[in-house]
Amino acid sequence: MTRNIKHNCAWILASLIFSGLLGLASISVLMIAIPSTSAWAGTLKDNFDDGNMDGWDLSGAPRDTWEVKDGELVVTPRSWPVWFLLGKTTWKDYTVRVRAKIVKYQSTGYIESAEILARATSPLYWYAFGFGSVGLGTKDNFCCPVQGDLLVSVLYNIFEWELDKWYDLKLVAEGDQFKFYMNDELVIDYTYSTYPAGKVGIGATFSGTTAHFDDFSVTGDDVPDGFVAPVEAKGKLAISWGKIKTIQ
Ligand SMILES: [Ca+2]
Ligand SMILES: [Ca+2]
Repeated sequence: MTRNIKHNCAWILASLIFSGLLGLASISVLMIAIPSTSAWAGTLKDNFDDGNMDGWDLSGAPRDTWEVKDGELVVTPRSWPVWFLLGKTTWKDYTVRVRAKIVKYQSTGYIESAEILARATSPLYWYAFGFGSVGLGTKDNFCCPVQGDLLVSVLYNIFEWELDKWYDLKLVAEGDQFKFYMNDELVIDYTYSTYPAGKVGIGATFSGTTAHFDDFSVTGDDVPDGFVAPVEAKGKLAISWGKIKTIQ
């Protein structure tokens, strides 16, 4: 009898501990799950003040075409587009901001530009929104879906931008709708469905341009909050955070 009671007590105690652990476990799981599955918007930023481009996809940026100087990204393409990508190919709707100025410009017959890139799936498959020239001898702002070597449906406005002057570029991508702003003025309203999702980025073209960029940010669902940093460092941070929560 005594033995049974002891057993029962032990079982009850074990049940309590077990259910308690379950409770803790579910709380832990909940605490971990909320940030990773949430749909609320985060903002990822880079002000280039740390002097490097760690964390960016630099596969389209040959080392002799760019430098980070005085807290700005300086890009001088050499007869080919230069691009810097960020994020995931699954990202859909977001707002991308960057300040840009062109400090050297020569009309070449090609698109000469400083650009925001959006919905990038693979190299040179994305939308470009920028200013400079579309290659017709005028100064313009423009957008175009880039399909490899092919630029289709280029939409542009003649725009007398000034050398050495900063412009606030902003792109709002929502479904097939794209709104491109310069200094908070809507300059291009575009509907296109070629690329439904993709990474974001900064680009410059082609051979007669030097462009500066600063204060990049992307805000959107699934975008993490924070500053652009090496992928490895972010991974370590996430693991140690997970361990701390599990132990508690
Ligand atoms: Ca950096
Ligand atoms: Ca800066």
